Amino acid sequence: MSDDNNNAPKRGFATRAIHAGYDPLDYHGALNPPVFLTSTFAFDRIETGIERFKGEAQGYIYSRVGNPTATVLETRLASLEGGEAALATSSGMGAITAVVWSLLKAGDEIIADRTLYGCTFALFTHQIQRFGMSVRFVDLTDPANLEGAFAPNTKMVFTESPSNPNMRLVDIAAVAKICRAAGVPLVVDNTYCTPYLQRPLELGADIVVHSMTKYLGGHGDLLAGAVVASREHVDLCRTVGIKEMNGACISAFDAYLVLRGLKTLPLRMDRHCANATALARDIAAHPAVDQVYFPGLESHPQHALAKRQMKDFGGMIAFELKGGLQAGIRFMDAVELVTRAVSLGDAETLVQHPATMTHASYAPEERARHGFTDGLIRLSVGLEDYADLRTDLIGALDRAAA
Ligand code: 4LM
Repeated sequence: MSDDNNNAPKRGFATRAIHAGYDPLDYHGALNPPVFLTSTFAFDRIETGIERFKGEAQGYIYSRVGNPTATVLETRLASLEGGEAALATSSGMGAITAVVWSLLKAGDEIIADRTLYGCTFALFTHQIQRFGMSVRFVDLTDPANLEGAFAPNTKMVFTESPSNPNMRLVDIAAVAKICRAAGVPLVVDNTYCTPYLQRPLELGADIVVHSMTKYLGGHGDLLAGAVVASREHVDLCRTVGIKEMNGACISAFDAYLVLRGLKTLPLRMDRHCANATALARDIAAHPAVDQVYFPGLESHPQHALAKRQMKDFGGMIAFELKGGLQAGIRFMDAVELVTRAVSLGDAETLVQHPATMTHASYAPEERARHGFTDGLIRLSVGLEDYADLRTDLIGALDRAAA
């Protein structure tokens, strides 16, 4: 039942989300993968251990480097993203730093799109400099900006699409083509879309990173991340990025929880997308609202690209009220069903304020330069009944405007 037989016809996405990488008959018929709560693995004799350390024999050594429950998850993720291999990590930041530590050294430069999740921005802007690396921000919404932007020390291009929090889109195929010609790997953070909605590797990107804390886990009960890429890149992230540098390996229990979440990923994403599409229209039609940033709206400047690049428009909405920050604060205090919290991709609809929360690592002038305002509100649309969400959100907008 697992999808590992290369001669088998490739099964559909939903089937692979449930079955890839695991055959119950390998584990006493257990329908769900066992959770291998073990830090270390016994060698039948010392020679076996020596061979495993040299990479000359297959087999587990220590759970920082690999664990059978994590392996099931990694095989499933590689199948869903269309990658050769995957590495599961303890958080999204664990995945991003594993890529940085394994690909770059002192003197190297990252080219990054203008808007990134706050901690990725902080890592690139405030932290890697301490290790002699640097970042240059280029507006990748126009791929032409990347032509000729490479320096001899540019070793990685990094982007999200849609970007957190302001929903700018990057044409991954166009950017990947330019990166390939320059011989520089393109890393795409696919957290907002998941492989159900967008597969950057199939569009030409070299490495995909995820915060699996979000839609892939889907239930707000774990932190996890992933790197999906060629076997060579993944091996490097595992043996250098995780094993010798950040140590951000996933726990077997969290790997199990992500596997459980993945089984319903297509169902959940369809519902997130349907609720968000309907709510984006409702919010945009409200007289208190100034701007709505949602790729499914015809008013979004990259609506055509969204239709081409994404299977559907995702569950994230950002918007600004005419009354600016003060009205935004009144709105966020007025919601009753929606939860005031950071993170995203959960069953519960979450609302938060990027400038003071997820993106507080941007200085005020950086926020303006990187394309989002202090008044921006971010909504992660959940799985509740649309009518209840509409009543709560429109009611809160009415109260914020009063
Ligand atoms: C948030 N985001 O936005 P871990 N990549 C993207 C993300 O949105 C995040 C990470 C990586 C939020 C967290 C509080 C696009 C996180 C980092 O939190 O390390 O799993 O992922 O609300």
